[in-house]
This record gives sequence, structure tokens and C-alpha cells, in this order.
Amino acid sequence: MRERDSIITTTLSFLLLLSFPTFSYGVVPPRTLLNKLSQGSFLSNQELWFNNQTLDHFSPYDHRQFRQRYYEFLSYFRIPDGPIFFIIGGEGPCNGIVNDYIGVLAKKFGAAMVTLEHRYYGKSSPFNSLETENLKYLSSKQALFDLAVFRQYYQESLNTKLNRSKIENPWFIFGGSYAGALSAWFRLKFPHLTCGSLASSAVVHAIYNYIEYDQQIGESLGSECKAILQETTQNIEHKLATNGKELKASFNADDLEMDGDFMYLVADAAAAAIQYGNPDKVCKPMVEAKKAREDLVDAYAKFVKEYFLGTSGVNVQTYDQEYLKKTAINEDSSTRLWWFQVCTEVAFFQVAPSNDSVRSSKIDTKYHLDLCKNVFGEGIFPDIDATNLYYGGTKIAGSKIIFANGSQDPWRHASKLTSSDDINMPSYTITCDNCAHCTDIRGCPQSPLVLEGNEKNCSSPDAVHKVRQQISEHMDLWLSECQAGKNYM
Ligand SMILES: *[C@@H]1O[C@H](CO)[C@@H](O)[C@H](O)[C@H]1NC(C)=O
Ligand SMILES: *[C@@H]1O[C@H](CO)[C@@H](O)[C@H](O)[C@H]1NC(C)=O
Ligand SMILES: *[C@@H]1O[C@H](CO)[C@@H](O)[C@H](O)[C@H]1NC(C)=O
Ligand SMILES: *[C@@H]1O[C@H](CO)[C@@H](O)[C@H](O)[C@H]1NC(C)=O
Ligand SMILES: CC(=O)N[C@H]1CO[C@H](CO)[C@@H](O)[C@@H]1O
Repeated sequence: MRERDSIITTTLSFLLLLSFPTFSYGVVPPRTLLNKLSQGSFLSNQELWFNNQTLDHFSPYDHRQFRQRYYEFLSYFRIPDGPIFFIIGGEGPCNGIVNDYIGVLAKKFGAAMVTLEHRYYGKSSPFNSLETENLKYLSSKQALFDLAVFRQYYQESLNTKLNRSKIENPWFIFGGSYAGALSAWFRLKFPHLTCGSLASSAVVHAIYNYIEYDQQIGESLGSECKAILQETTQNIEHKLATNGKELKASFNADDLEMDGDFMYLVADAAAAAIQYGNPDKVCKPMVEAKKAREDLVDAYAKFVKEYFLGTSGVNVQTYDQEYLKKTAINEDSSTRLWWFQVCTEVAFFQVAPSNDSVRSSKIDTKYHLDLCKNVFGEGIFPDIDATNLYYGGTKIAGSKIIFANGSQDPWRHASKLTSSDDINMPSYTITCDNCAHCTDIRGCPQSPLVLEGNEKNCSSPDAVHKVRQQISEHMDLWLSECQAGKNYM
């Protein structure tokens, strides 16, 4: 690594001067898997800093450190022995402790809440430039170690605050989506540091060609809407071949020179509606357009502009590979950072299935591999076998982990859908029409945020309620086993 790039302490002061706009919009491009837990209403958004995080946990020589942002919320905390709820920041800026269902659980259990921003994302970047060479410490393995180190630091600082030493509160760890996988993996790698884990929509199984994503989108759309979107995709592909410039302009996507980038945007808009529990947002206008014999491409362009780029505030540029090459830190850097994790660790290439796909067949393996190479350079491709070897995929040999998934969620096929009762790993699927990504934590719809993850607007509030009941019972048991001084495992 070049010396001038290894900023660490010096550049961190620079980073502090940058002020990031708070994300105020709802949805995030599904291909990035971001779950936008960082937006919406916060229980606390007062920034705190852990100054002494290790940059490389796996080097015996490198002792450089960086600053990691975190938040705490103590209003529900039963002093001094209440549990500590540790909420993992995922693949985006973490702007506070979100007022979702975890807050409801914290109140119920008298828990302190603390959340740590993921390394590199938001204001927790060790470097002031995100060139590929600087990204080599961006991995789930390093992130898990960050969590472990921070957990020790926070317990000690809490003890100091409470004027005591060597006391351990019972810890419980939470995460959704990629952070859900981290939540499960944290139990696997550091079982002595928590009493249990909630792994919501946890994508623990790295998959190379993730065709199940598009298949689930098709299923979740329902047969009528699916057929209309398939026809729409065909019409868009036809126009792309004949008058691409005008077509892209009609989507406000003139910037996307590569057809693959454009078709990815087209696919993601519908996927976002499904992934975050808003199927009507896409199906209602498209079914109406079909019935009125209106132009399907026009109707879809309107949906993309109003819902995906409008209400959800997605930036078209984040689909542009030229833009993804940019190394300066800004509010859209998460897209480049997550692509790096995709291109090195987890893949989840959301390719079109060879048959019956909703998305364009232009979105294939080659598109993804070319993107990895084009954006990050020669030799960057995902080694998912190594990832699954390290964590075990769906055969994860952890314990006291609750897996929860939504029936409509295209990510659920990368999660653990069956229970392993012998080692205390129950798995629940919440089934309803708008139960999708992280419904257990987020309620319905999953984006924009519904305060306290209210389940009232889920098509089956009962289904959500039942699973939440089970989650609460497991937590109660595992926390009390911890408190009784039993082995953490
Ligand atoms: C922690 O970080 C601060 C600020 O960078 C530094 O001054 C201090 O020496 C570090 N402490 C340890 C124990 O590494
Ligand atoms: C902390 O504990 C020590 C020893 O019990 C005691 O002398 C001291 O007054 C305590 N300080 C506070 C701030 O409670
Ligand atoms: C194509 O997809 C349909 C519907 O999903 C399925 O019934 C059929 O078996 C598939 N055909 C092939 C050749 O995979
Ligand atoms: C449920 O949906 C209705 C109608 O869209 C809305 O007015 C209400 O605020 C929603 N309730 C919750 C808890 O979000
Ligand atoms: C425990 C549980 O809810 N299991 C379900 C998980 O999801 C699969 C596939 O959707 C169902 O078949 C299981 O019943």
C-alpha cells in the first residue's frame, strides 16, 4: 500500500469535516442488497466514536487503527444488569438507532441499544479514497472482528460509567439482510460474546448465479402481473435495439451508456417494490395500463420515474459503471463498496434465469464479471466457495440463532429456511402478501420505515405477530440462561 494512501489518523480528521446528508428516502437498489435500516426515524442519532478499531485484524505486523462511528440508546436500560442489544450496521451509512421493532423488544427486555457502523461505510472509512487497493480490508471477516473488539470496549466503558469492573451484561445481537448474515456469523465465530442472535433475512449462503432472486420476483408478482412485466421487458429490449437513446431518455436514464446497466435499473425498480413489501406500486399501474391497452413501456417508465427514482430517491448514476469507478467518498459510495463485497466475497449475481425470467437476459453472469473487472480491475471476482467454506452456508454450525424470513422476499433463498432444533437454531418464514425483506423487524411495508415495525398493515398481521412471539420467547430463554451464569453456548 502506498504510504500517502494510508491515511488512518491524519485523514480521519479530514473525514470528520465532511458532512453527509442524511438519507431521507425509502428504497435502495435491491442489487446492492441494502436494507436502508439507516433511514427514517431514530431513537438516537447522536454520533459517538470508537477511536481504536484495528484496521487489519489478521496481520501480526500492522497495528494501524481507524475511527468507527456508533450510537447508543439507554432510555429503556434496566440499570445495571439489563441486557445489551447490539445492532449491526450493514452495507450503508448508519445514521442512528432506527425506531423499528428492535426498539419495542428493547423496551420489553429493559435493554440498552448500541449500534456500530460497518467499516468503510458512512463515516467509518479508514481511507479518504476508495480505490481498489484501499478496499482490501473491506470484508465480512474483518467486520466480525470489529464487532467483537467493539463489544469488549463498550462493555468496559459501560462498567466504568457504572463504577464497577469485570461485570458482563447479557448481550444479544441483531441484524437484517447482509447484517443479518453477520449476526448469525457472529454467533458462529464469537459464541462467548453474546447470548443469542436474531438473523433477519440473513443471506448466509453465498450463491454465484442467484437465479432464485428473479424467480421469486416472478412468483411474488403473481401470474397476471408477472406476464405483463415479461411483455414489458421484451418491448423495452426491442426499443433498446431500435431507438435506445430515446428509450433511455424516457426513463431519465440518458447517463447509462451500457445497455446492461440500463436493463439492471429497469429490473431493480420492480424488484425494489417486491423486496420492500410494495407489490401494488408496480402491479397496479401495469395491470391498468394493460387493460386500457396503453403502451406498457411508457407506463413502466412512469412507474420507474415516480416510484424508484422519485419517492425512493434512487440515483440513476449508481447504475453507471463509470460512476462506480469513482473513488471519492460521497453519499452514494455505498454502492461501490457493496459491489466490492459482491465482487470478492458473496456474488449473489442477480442473473436472469434461462427460462421464464422477468428481467432481461442481458443481465447474465458475464455482465457481472465484466462489471467486477471494469470497476475494480483485473483479478477481482468472487470466491464464494471460500466464503461458504468459512461460514458453512446453510449448514452453519452455530447455536442460539433465530432465522426469520418473509415469504415474498427474493433474498430468502440465500437464507436458512429450515430449523435445526438440536443446536437451537429455529427458522421462521412469515407468510403474507407484503411480507418480504426483514418483515420481523420492519413490519409492512418494509420501506419506507413504519414506526416500531408496526405489523398492522401486513396482509396477515397475525402471521407477523406469531413469529414475533416466538422470537421473544427464544430471547427470553437464552437471555435468562446467560443471566443464570450458564455457559454462553
Ligand atoms: C486510541 O486512539 C487514539 C486516537 O487516535 C490514540 O491517541 C490512542 O493512542 C489510541 N489508544 C490505543 C490504546 O491504541
Ligand atoms: C465508585 O466506587 C468506589 C468504591 O466503591 C467509591 O469509593 C466511589 O465513591 C464510587 N464513585 C462513584 C462516582 O460512585
Ligand atoms: C420453464 O419454466 C416453466 C415455468 O417456471 C417450467 O414449468 C418449465 O419446466 C421450464 N422449462 C425448462 C426447460 O426449464
Ligand atoms: C396503514 O395504511 C394506511 C392506509 O395506507 C395508512 O393510513 C396507515 O398510516 C398505515 N398504518 C401504519 C401503521 O403504517
Ligand atoms: C419453520 C418454517 O417456517 N419453515 C418454512 C420455511 O420456508 C419453507 C419454504 O418456504 C417452508 O416450506 C417451511 O415450512
